[in-house]
Amino acid sequence: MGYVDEIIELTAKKNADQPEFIQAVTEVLESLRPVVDANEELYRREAVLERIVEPDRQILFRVPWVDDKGQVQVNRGYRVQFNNSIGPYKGGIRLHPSVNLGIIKFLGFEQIFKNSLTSLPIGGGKGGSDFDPKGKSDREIMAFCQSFMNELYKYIGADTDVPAGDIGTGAREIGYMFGQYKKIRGVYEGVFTGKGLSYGGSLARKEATGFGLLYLTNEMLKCNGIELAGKTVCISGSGNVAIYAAQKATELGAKVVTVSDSTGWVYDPEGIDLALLKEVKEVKRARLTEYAANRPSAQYHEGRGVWTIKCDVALPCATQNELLLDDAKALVANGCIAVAEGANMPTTLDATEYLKTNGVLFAPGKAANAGGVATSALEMSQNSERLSWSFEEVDSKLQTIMVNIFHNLDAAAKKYGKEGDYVAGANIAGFEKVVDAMLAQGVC
Ligand code: NDP
Ligand code: 2IT
Repeated sequence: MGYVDEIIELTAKKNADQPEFIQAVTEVLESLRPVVDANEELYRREAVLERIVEPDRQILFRVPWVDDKGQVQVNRGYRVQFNNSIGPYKGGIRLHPSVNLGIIKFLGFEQIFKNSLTSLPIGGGKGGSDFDPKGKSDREIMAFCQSFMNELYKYIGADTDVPAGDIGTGAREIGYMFGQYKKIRGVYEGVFTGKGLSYGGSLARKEATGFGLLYLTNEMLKCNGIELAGKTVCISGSGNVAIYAAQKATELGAKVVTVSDSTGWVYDPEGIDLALLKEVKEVKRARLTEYAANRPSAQYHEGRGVWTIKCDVALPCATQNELLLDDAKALVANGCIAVAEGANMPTTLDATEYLKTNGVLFAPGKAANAGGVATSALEMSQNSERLSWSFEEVDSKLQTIMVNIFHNLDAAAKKYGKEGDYVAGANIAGFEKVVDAMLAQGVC
């Protein structure tokens, strides 16, 4: 059996109860075959693949907090520090009832290669909790965040591990966590990114993942002789990534006709009204029914269904495994030309394969959504030099980073005879730098 197959099998055996982690490892290792084949003897001796699929450490802890009725609640907290070969662990905190160790491991594993692709010095990590922020009062959110930090503070720091936002963790949660870290440690340092602008946050970090997604998508289309302007775009999700993806797509001349949340989705043939969407989601924290109620052109549907709408470009920006094989078939049947992942692993393996074999340009999340963490690294730089850069400066660095990522993965795909396979290109380009650093640093 080949080395790649052996490690996929080993991973599946050792982590049988972690399907998302097995899926992420399978996707990455499958596409690394040409690189692994070319270096098999060295990689086997150094156990490169065994080491890269095993986190440096996994921290699991109890998070007790008191709700507004005086009842004590208990959640689970996680931080997986996956690989710090090229820099301090870096990755978001996800707060969602579906969170478990396998989900945090898949996200941490993806983060290693994504962070490497940014070309900035950041390693891979991820954390979270099965706490559900929905419907909680601000005081309950604060109580949870403080309790979460009462344990997590031991393991993080500006030069060791720097968390940030993800699903369910936005500016409010980061503020409470940062405040508690500062209180316990007594140091004011850039231990979090995505911070508020009044206490060390970077301009353009809030917009960065969505904007970056469009910068990369635009470059991918351009290099394939296609213009984004005038195209119809379907987006899923209506959170941080989706909102700013919709904004940049609109600014670049495309028309965004869908958004979704966990209860339903909106089809707005006139184009999504961004000011209304922000009011509903960022200010009121309300459901999309509220959007539809205030927008005569919008149709609201319960459940899932954004991928049934005819579009040129599809941008899944909600969560993992939200674009399934049937969705891929519907997109292809409707003439979709490109899919770029704003979320982490939103497309299942069989759906990805179907899109690729049917000629759809496919940009994987670890490249397409890397603008968020890249701008987090720019926030770390600003914190270290105790300066803050203008919106234009950060945004222009972000654009350069996303364009470079596309060209790097395009070149890596070509180098290994996989022209146009951007999944292979992203995995190979991300992996090469990490392995080089691992080998240089010896067995550790
Ligand atoms: P938010 O919490 O701001 O928004 C998430 C959106 O996705 C909401 O509309 C939410 O609906 C929907 N959603 C979440 N879980 C589910 C689910 N199980 N089923 C259906 N809909 C769901 O998160 P972000 O926008 O920050 O993150 C979205 C994705 O992008 C995630 O995969 C994240 O890992 C990834 N990402 C985020 C980055 C960032 O900088 N924030 C950077 C790179 C990737 P509802 O509100 O109803 O739950
Ligand atoms: O998935 C991701 O890249 C993020 N949630 C952002 C991580 C970060 O450290 O900014």
